[in-house]
Amino acid sequence: MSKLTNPIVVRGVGGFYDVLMPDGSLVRCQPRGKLRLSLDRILVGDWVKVGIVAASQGIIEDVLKRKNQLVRPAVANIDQAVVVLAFSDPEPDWLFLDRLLVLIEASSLKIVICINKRDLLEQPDQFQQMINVYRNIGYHVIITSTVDNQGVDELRELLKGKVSAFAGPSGVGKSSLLNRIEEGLELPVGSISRKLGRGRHTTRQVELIRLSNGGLVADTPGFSQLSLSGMAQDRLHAFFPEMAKSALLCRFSGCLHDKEPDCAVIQMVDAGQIAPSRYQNYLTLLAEIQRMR
Ligand SMILES: Nc1nc2c(ncn2[C@@H]2O[C@H](COP(=O)(O)OP(=O)(O)OP(=O)(O)O)[C@@H](O)[C@H]2O)c(=O)[nH]1
Ligand SMILES: [Mg+2]
Ligand SMILES: [Zn+2]
Repeated sequence: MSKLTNPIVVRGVGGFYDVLMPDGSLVRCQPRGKLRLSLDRILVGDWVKVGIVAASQGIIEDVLKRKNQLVRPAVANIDQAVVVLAFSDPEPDWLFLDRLLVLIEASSLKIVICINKRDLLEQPDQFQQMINVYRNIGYHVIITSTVDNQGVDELRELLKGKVSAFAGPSGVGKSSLLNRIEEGLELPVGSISRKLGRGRHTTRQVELIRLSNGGLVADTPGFSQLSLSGMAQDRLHAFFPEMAKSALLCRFSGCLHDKEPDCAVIQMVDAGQIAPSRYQNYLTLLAEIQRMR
């Protein structure tokens, strides 16, 4: 890790934290009492000040100011999020994808969309239209399989020298992909029989993993519930990149782009410049935010 300048929390272990030091060593740390009492808990990815008390043992004296933070997965100071879906088992849930994209956009992070299990795709062009929807918005979409290693080199390259976090539902293959990316990693992956026990999660906690190409990447537990609580309804459009520009052009100030016939966003939907699926999901999320108010 050439770019590592601060000690960084890589995992929490029952009240202790493993901290990766700038020299590449790991130190198991206890937080100072005042940190234990603070409401703002220590996150994986936090940059910390460490006092060494013994060989490989230390105290976290302080947590440095975060440059960003995600709630799900709970991780701090990342450069990019890799949103992972699967072509099958589980099938893609595009509303869930949009919900996740909105939350990550709200943190102004770079996003890569990875659709895994390409080998399970029955027809080669299945979902191609949806993939194009996201590529046309400008998202980098990569297609992978851990069975034949398609896309794995490309993904590894994208992680090089950056701090990334994988995010996505359980069972899509996040840990499997990391095992392919980094030889010898051997993260636990779900068994074939996981279908029997619905909602089981193989990865239990967030962990930052050091790659030999200098990247750091967080493997995270899958999740399927994601709330937009706290988001302002008139900000939602800003997190749909293809809407953000036309929303500025919209002549109705404070427009929610849901009913005014002259609305610039609705006109772009009608003209086919904004995908109907994305606009529908915008309306669904908008209604959800309004119900929470
Ligand atoms: N056919 C196929 N199966 C895959 C692929 N990638 C992963 N799997 C399988 O999918 C299952 C789940 O993989 P995991 O890597 O544990 O998924 P995960 O996203 O880490 O899941 P959580 O840790 O629960 O969030 C395992 O049985 C893997 O063997 C793939 O590209 N193709
Ligand atoms: Mg996992
Ligand atoms: Zn409008």
